[in-house]
Amino acid sequence: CLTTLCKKCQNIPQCKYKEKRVWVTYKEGVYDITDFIVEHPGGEQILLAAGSSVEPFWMLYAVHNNSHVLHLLENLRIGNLSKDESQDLTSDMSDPYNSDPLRHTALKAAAVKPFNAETPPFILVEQFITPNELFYVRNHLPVPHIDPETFELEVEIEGRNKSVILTLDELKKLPKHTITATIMCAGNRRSEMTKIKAVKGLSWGAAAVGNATWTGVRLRDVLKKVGVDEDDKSLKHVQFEGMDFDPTGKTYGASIPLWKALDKRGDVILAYEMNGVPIPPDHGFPIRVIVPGVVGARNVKWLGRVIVSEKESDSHWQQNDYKGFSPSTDWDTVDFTKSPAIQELPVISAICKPLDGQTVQVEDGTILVKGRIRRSCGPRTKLSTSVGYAWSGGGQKIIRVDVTTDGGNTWHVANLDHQDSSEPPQHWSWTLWSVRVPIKPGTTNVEIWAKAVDSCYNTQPENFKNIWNLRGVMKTLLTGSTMDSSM
Ligand code: HEM
Ligand code: MTE
Ligand code: MO
Repeated sequence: CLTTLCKKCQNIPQCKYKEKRVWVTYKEGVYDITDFIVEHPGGEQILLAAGSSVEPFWMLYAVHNNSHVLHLLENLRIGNLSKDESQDLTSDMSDPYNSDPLRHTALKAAAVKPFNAETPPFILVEQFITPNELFYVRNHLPVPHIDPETFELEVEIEGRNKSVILTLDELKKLPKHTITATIMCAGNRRSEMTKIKAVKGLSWGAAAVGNATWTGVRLRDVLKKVGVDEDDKSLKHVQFEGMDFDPTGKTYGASIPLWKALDKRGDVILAYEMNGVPIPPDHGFPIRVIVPGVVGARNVKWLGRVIVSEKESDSHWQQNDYKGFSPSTDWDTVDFTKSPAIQELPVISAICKPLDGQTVQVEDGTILVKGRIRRSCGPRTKLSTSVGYAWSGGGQKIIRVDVTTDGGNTWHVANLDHQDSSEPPQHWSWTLWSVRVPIKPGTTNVEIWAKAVDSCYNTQPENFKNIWNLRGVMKTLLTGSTMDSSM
C-alpha cells in the first residue's frame, strides 16, 4: 500500500518521505525501504539506491555484507523482479575496489571493501617504528590512483580570492620537516567496548594504531604561501579534501583548527614520505596530511585540496561521525550537532602480549620477555611479562604505566622500553612498555590490567561501562587482559 505512513513520519509533520514510498532492489528482490530510511545507520545516503539496486553501493560499503543486514532487508520485501529485469540492473557494475593495491597477508582485515585491517598485536609491539606493510589501514572508499607527474595540490582561502596550486616538485622544494608520530583510529579497541553493549562500527582490536616517521613540508609554510594572516581571527579552520570519492562524487574530508596548523610546535605536515620511502598507496600516496596528536580521521590521505575557512569541514566524517556522547545517549536521542568533533585523543594503553585468553607457559625460574623465554638465575619466583603500548593525544608524553594482577590492590610500575626524547606538548610517538609481574604458584587464571598516566597526569578510567558511547570511539579504559598460566 503506497499510502501507509511509517510510525516516525506520523510524529514528524514535515517528514519528506511521507508522501511517497521508496523501493530498492537487491538481486531479484524488491524492497520497500520507506520506514527504514530514518533508522538507517548510514543516513540518507540510502536514497542513492532509490528505485534501483543497492548492490553497487554495497560493494563500496561492505559493512552490509552480513546476515543481520540481509535479515533486515528480508522484512522489507514487497515482491520480485522478473529474471530479465534483474539481469539488466546488475550487468554492468564494475567493482570500484578492483584496482586497490595488494596487501601484506599478515594484516588482519576487519573489512575488505573498503579495506580496513590491523597489525597482528604481537608484531605491533615488536618495534618502535611500525613497518609500512604492516601499518593498519583504515579506508572509507576505494584507493584513488594518482599520477605524481600531473598531481596538483590546491590551497585556498575561502571567499578571499586567494589560492595557489602546487605540483609535487614545487612542494618538495619547500623546507623539509620530519617527525615521528603515532596515528590511531578513534575506533581502536572497539571490540572490547562492544562486549559491554553493542556499538556501531568496525570491530577493531587493539592494533588500529601505528608509529612511523613522516617527512614532508610544514602546512604552516604552505599556508603562508597562500597569504594566510596569523592575526586574522575570522579564519578558524583548515579543511582537507581527499581524492577518494563516493558514487556521488563526494570526497573524504575533515578539518582541524587553524591554530594547530599555524603553530610551529603543532608540527602539522603535508607528508610525502612514510618511514623514508614515498607514502604507499594505502596510506595516501602522494601526499597526506599528518596532524600529530590528533585522531586518525583528520590525517587526510590522498590530499587534493586544502581550504582555510571560517567553518569546519561539512563532510560526514567531521559532522556526523567521530564524536563522543554520554553512555546514556542512544541512536534515538543522539544529536551530532551537540558534540564537538574529536581532535586530540585521550590517554590510552593496551596489552598486546599476552592477548586476552592466551595461555602462557610460566616455568620455574624462567621469565617470558617480549615473546622469548630467557633463563634466569634470579630468585625462584614465577614471573611473566606483559608487553603493550601507551600513548596520549595533544603531544603529551607517557610518564608511567601501572600494571596490576590482583584487581588493583597492588600495582607494578612498568618499564618504559621505547620512548623518544621529545618533550610535551610535542611528544607525538607512543611508548612501548613491559613489566615483570609475579604470579602466585598454583594460579591458573590471571586478569592483567594496565593504566597509563600522561604528562598532564591524566589517566585511564577503570571500566568501559562509564565511557561507553554509541559509536564506540575513544576506548581509554584500563586494559584488561586475561592470562591463563599453565604451570
Ligand atoms: C550502514 C542497512 C542501503 C550506506 C548500515 C548498517 C545497516 C544498513 C544495518 C549498519 C551496519 C553495521 O554497522 O554493522 C542498510 C539497508 C539498506 C542499506 C537494509 C538497503 C535496503 C545503503 C545504501 C548506502 C548505504 C544504498 C549508500 C549509498 C551505508 C553506510 C553505512 C551503512 C555508509 C555505514 C555507516 C557507519 O559508518 O556506521 N546500513 N543499508 N546503505 N550504510 Fe546501509
Ligand atoms: N583519508 C582519506 N582520504 N580517506 C579515508 O578513508 N581515513 C581516515 C584517515 N584519513 C581516511 C583518510 C581514518 S578514519 C584513519 S584512522 C586514518 O586515515 C588511517 O590511516 P592509515 O590507513 O594510513 O592507517
Ligand atoms: Mo579512523
